[in-house]
Amino acid sequence: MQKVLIANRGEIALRVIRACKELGLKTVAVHSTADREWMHLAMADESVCIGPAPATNSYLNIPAIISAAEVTGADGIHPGYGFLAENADFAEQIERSGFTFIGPSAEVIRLMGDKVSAIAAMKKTGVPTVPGSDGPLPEDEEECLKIGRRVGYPVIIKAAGGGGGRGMRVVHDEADLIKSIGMTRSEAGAAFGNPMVYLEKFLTNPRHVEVQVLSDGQGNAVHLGDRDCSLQRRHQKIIEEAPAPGIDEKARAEVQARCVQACIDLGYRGAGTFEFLYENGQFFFIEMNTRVQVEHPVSEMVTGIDIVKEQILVAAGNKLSISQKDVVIRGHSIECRINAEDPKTFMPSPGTVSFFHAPGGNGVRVDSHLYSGYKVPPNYDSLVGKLITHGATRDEALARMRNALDELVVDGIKTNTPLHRELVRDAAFCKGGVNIHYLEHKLGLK
Ligand code: MV4
Repeated sequence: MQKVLIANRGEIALRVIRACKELGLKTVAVHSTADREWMHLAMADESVCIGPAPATNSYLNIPAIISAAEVTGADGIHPGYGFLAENADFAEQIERSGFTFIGPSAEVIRLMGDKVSAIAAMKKTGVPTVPGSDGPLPEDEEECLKIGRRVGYPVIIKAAGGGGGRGMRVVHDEADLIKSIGMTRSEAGAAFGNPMVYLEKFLTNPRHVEVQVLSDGQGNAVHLGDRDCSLQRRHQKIIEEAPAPGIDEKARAEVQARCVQACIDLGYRGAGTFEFLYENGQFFFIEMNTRVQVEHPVSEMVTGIDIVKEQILVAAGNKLSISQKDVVIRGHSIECRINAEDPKTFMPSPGTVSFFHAPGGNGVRVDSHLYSGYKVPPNYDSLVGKLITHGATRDEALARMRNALDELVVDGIKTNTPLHRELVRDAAFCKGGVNIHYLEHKLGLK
């Protein structure tokens, strides 16, 4: 691989450009007309406009992206996260056109994209899953009622084509089961073109803990420990950290080993994340993400491993350069997602950043494409940067985050920085181990 096209925008495009440059690879940035003044286009060796502002016409436009790779002579394509990153057709068309998709095979993306087949694959390899229907719910109502009784209420109905919080419904009582299945089915058919649904025991107060893996598809895989992403609102993560605080060490070691084995069994190539619900000292698999994630830096900070560089190296056909004994978790890392939005109403706040000042100091990392004068377009998601701190202990990482948030200046637009300044001083969050409902409850009480 010699030249990488980055099929994304914003902070992750910059993150990938940096990794490519470290590896001595040439870079091609693609952009929509809304992103044409983006200063960071200058940081890539070349840039190509791929279409108008709406993402469907640009960052989701597969022929435009493949054409851009053709005209610039790029041989690798990095999808970042979001947009086409988990689109199996995109990966397939890239490979069919003779380019290298920096990610797993289209087959594995498709397997994990269907949550029913993903869960079946996990059960087969020994990754612990949530008790449930073990496959799609049948048409027969009596059979469904039987499954509900066996699993025990409350249960949750999820769409096979869903994920990330889309297409699911909690059922507290048998009387509501059949109606809820019907509603989830028809919504799923309309939203995902796939009416298949499955059922799981509904866990009432879990934490969201995920395991980061790297694998070369040649029989070598490692985990980079875990992250806690429980602090979220409407399925949007706000703060993430590594390692997840207060996890049972036996359960942790077991689940991490199972994830590594799963990568080997799947022939998984690239970076990946196994998402779990963690409750009462037990892990339950819910989904796998086949891309690099927004929160990958916290794992990089505690392991010293560059996940994006490794992703590129294994996509180029190299064997994994690290073995599990090289992975040592050192200290603690926290990430705050800085969004261009109102800190109270969460409404997007696009516009021109009149002044930007990035924090610094020991153990502080800023992943952002912001600069003074940057115009946040209204067309895309509101993430404008990530503040990441590292410390020898969780308390030190937190203290550094308090400083970093106090130093950060983003003038001209609203950001969620005031919310972060409050959260890093919140007693329960500072103690560690809050569950997935904590933030929504806290916001609701105010
Ligand atoms: C669940 C659950 C409770 N029990 N599954 C939401 C997003 C999708 N990844 C899965 N989700 C959930 N699945 C069972 N069996 C609760 C959630 C959930 C959640 C999970 C992770 C992070 C935030 C969440 C917020 C609400 C619900």
